[in-house]
Amino acid sequence: MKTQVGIIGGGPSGLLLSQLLHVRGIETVLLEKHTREYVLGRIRAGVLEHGFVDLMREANCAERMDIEGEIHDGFEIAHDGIRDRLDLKTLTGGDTVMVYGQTELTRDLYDARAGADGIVIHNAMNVQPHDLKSDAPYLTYELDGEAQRVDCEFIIGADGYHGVSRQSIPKDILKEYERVYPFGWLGVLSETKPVSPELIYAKHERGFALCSMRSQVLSRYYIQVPLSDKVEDWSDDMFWEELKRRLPDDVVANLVTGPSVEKSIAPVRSFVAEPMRYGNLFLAGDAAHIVPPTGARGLNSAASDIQYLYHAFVDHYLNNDDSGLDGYSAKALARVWKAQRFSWWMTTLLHTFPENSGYDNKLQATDLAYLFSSESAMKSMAENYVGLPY
Ligand code: RFL
Ligand code: PHB
Repeated sequence: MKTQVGIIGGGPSGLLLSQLLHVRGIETVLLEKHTREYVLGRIRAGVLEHGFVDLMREANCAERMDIEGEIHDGFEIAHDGIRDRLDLKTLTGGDTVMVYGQTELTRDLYDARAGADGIVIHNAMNVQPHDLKSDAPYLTYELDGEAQRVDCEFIIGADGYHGVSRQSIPKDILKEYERVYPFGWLGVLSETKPVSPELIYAKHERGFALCSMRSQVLSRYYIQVPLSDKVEDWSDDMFWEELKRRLPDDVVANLVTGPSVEKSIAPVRSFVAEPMRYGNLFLAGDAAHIVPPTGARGLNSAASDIQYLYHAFVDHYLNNDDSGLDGYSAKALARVWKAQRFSWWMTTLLHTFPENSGYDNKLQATDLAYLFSSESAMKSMAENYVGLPY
């Protein structure tokens, strides 16, 4: 098989790029190691920045999102028994976020690729990129035990944190930056009405909590747990009891609990790999960077990589201009690091750090008090949360 752009990974990054390039007449072949059902079974992000929403529209993939997604004008931070609100729309002069689950967005992208007869190959095993420094890179993989090959002009590594792409960049060229936090997020999905119309981030001495949602009948809640905890340690009842302890009384009064339909622990970690280009291999999304979920930046940072790559390939194929491809790594990383900074800051602001001194805790409380006493500080938080310009 032969294509223009070979894509490794059928998560949101790979699918969105494949669909956007298709709209502009550029061919892709996408290789995904798992089944579609497996990919759609992973419950992950829920908040999309407005730039991502625009990109889904540009990909002709926003019909269901525009009907079922919820526009959120703000969110709340609960602390010390009270709730403060960040009015995103007013503070940014009109920008908002969209609440629409990664699962639904990925389903829409799969449907769009299938509707356009796009080549998406599931169960592609042992995918390997080759000859990345040449003008004729290629991919090999196995399907049903048979060896296969795709000749490409470019290869995109959109295969997530554990993928093969990043590992194919020589060790002396790739530099990795990492911070691991001493806690994770225990998440529960339940078929219950959300406790509040907007997201509530909660700072509490017992640990951070978050009340989020996927729709008016599907809620997503998280609590900070020690890294050593296992999902099996937490019954549904224990989860709800602990969540209640971390929320203000008026919120608890409205909380509807129910059986969990999904429960998992996500590690909280920061990671960046540089550069994001090696020869004709371009990394995108979680393959190159991970953030703690606190600022809702993970999926949104993936989308910004795709936005840059999309325009770079359009310029390469349709305008004979390689400046976008040549500048991709530096441009993407500049925005990635800003998302890292914001995610680190919001994580530090709201979590309980076991090793913190009394002094550290005073500073943390003051950071929060300053935030809600200063219009400039709230504006800064809001502009980061809705997404910095591409
Ligand atoms: P993905 O979604 O990991 O997709 C990569 C795909 O590549 C496939 N793959 C391979 N295919 C072929 N050959 C190989 N060798 C392969 N190796 C891997 C995988 O099967 C997979 O389908 O990366 P992508 O597309 O870059 O998308 C990134 C987002 O998924 C990620 O940033 C967010 O989900 C992060 N994240 C969150 N982000 C937010 O913005 N808000 C959130 O609330 C939020 N919650 C989360 C999250 C990530 C979580 N993880 C990683 C466990 C919650 C969790 C639990
Ligand atoms: C979610 O709904 O899963 C979610 C929302 C906001 C975050 C993290 C996760 O910051």
